[in-house]
Amino acid sequence: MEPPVALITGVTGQDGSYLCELLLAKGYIVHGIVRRTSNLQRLRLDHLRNMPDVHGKTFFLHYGDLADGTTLRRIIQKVRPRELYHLAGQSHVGLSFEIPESTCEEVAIATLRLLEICRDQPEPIRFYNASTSEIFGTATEAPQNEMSAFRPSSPYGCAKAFATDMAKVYRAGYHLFVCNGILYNHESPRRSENFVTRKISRQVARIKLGQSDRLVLGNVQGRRDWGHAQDYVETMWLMLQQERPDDYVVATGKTHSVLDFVKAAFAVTGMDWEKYLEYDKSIERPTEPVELVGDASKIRNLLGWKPTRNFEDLVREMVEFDLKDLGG
Ligand code: GDR
Repeated sequence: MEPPVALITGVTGQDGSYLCELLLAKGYIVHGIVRRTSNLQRLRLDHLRNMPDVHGKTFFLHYGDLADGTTLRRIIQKVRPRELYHLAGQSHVGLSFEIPESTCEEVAIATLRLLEICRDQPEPIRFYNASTSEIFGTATEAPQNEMSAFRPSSPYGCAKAFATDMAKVYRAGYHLFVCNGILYNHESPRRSENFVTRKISRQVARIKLGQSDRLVLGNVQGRRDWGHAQDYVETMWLMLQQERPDDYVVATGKTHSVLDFVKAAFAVTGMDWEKYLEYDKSIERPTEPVELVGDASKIRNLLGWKPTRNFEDLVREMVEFDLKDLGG
């Protein structure tokens, strides 16, 4: 039997790299789309690119851009994926207030572009759309589930709400196999420092190693439902293996504040957080969700998924990784 073929947009990111490993371990041929940049670093994929029996054998990279429909179409026609995991796009909520138009182009319109290309393919493609808890924004109910109203509170959230709705329209209207994974925050040592958890773990490690003496953050009262990215990418695959396409909330159901994360990270190193934490108003966002917490009963009950790591495990793993990484 031919191995299944998957195509991943956003393959160089945290989720893309974990998903790539998962699919390769399951025997897939994996193709990834990468943007051409002057910087050729693909740190999260280097280990795979350095494996001669993997790179160019079961794992391939293609240059493409979400704005370039002709190239996307050509790659999809050439690769003929059974499964397409659409993970790419500007994913920083705070930054989306600075660059709203390009965020909407990349997040909303590019998803529509891919759905249109898939609609034209002779063989059906199973499509995973990376949705997010940010579509619930200023939710009036907690926890949120698949039926909760969309109330986005950022340009990023608005663009994701559009993409999520569009995915539903293509599923209902054209019978495309499209799933929205409504994922809450998910972190790991592969997270970039633009996001608060990695900024904290890395800075705490620097302070411990004597390379810095403060941690400067914006609002630390916001609460998030934080899980581990490696647990979450498994749900992407699971959703596409079902008989029927559907939408699923993926969350732990527990929230912690940014300050809780700070305290837990300093605790790993035995340092007193109060000596180092500083506030910078300029990091605050114009508006933001106060508390987002997900009810993942559907995916737990129907697909049998559950997270394997808790908040404390996650914080410890990230800080210990950064201590090792920065300490040489
Ligand atoms: P979020 O993640 O916006 O929830 O989106 P992020 O880690 O950026 O922010 C979490 C909370 O921390 C506060 N905060 C700071 N955030 C950053 N990045 N940097 C800081 O210095 C800082 N100080 C305080 C924020 O205001 C916020 O309250 C993430 C992304 O991965 C999205 O792409 C994804 O869709 C959602 O999670 C689910």
